[in-house]
Amino acid sequence: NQEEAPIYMATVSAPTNIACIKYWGKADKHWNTPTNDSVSVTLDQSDLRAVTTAAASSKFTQDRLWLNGIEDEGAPTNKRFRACVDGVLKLAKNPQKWKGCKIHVSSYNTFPTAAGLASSAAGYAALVAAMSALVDAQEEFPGQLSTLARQGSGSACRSLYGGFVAWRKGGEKEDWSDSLAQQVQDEHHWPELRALILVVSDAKKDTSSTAGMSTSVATSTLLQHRIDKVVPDRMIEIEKAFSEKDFEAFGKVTMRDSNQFHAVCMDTYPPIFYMNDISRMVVRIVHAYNAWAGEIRAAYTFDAGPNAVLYTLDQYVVEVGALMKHYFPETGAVSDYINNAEYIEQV
Ligand code: 2P0
Repeated sequence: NQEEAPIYMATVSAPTNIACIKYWGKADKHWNTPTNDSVSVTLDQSDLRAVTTAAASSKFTQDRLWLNGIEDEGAPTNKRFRACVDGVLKLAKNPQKWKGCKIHVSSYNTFPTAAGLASSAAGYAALVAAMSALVDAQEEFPGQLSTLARQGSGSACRSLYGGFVAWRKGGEKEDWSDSLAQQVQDEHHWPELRALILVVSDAKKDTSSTAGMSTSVATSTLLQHRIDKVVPDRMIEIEKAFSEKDFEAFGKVTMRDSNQFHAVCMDTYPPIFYMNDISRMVVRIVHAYNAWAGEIRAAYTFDAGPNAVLYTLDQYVVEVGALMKHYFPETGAVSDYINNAEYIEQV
């Protein structure tokens, strides 16, 4: 009796992550794999999260998705959604149990979508994690779930782990199963590290990451130089800095990589502008502040939007927050996030 068929459900939340070495450029569009390694801090304790419920039942007649309460009719046939949902179903502990079931997913973002605060990262990580919790997925190798999240959105693969997380670009295996996330240090390693988010604008960005990357790969000569000559050394340097809790080295590489990513955007033809006048003021203030301090106490980084993320240490978080409030009293909230909590918590 279909009326009495059970509905199975799981709810998880996943945090966003902010890259220190940026992912920009796809090597394989079908598998959604990158032209270079990247590494990010997962904002485990922040409320920049996606909260997602996945439900399965044989009484559902079709797969459905709701985003912030509004149904996305195209989702069931969307390649990204399918890769995550079908990919996790294949790893179910008891595949028989889900035969004949349809999937309903409801996801809420706790922050502005598409404003360059990595909403797709949290969203697809939460989708994979919710599906995984629902069907008790069993990885065949470490990081396999991250290869599914990666097919949802590249940066999402890094949100499946806490702490400092690298995305190894892979490419040795034909099916790109080696393009996956790897935890470099866990969320307990550097509790003094803090992230401040300066919301410059919550408007939707005008060039999507996918479209922007494609144009950059096709036109930017700086991007190829970055892939070949810059990122490999920076990955080694920043993983060492993070592991040794060397904020000076960590901050410097982070700022330089953000600057190079935006230089690649400028080198793209036609050029892409994600930073705005306020973003550039933040850069100048941070450099002036560090020069005054005689050391690097704050490091900025900008993704595909004008919002600033400032990394700093516990002992300077009040100072840095006050500095930003002083210069930008009208500009959104300066929110402070600690990143030393658990990875993907069940709610
Ligand atoms: C990153 N960004 O490493 C970089 C820095 C933006 C700038 O990952 O096409 O939304 O879904 O794989 O992951 C944004 O790209 O792109 C991004 P898709 P995604 O965080």
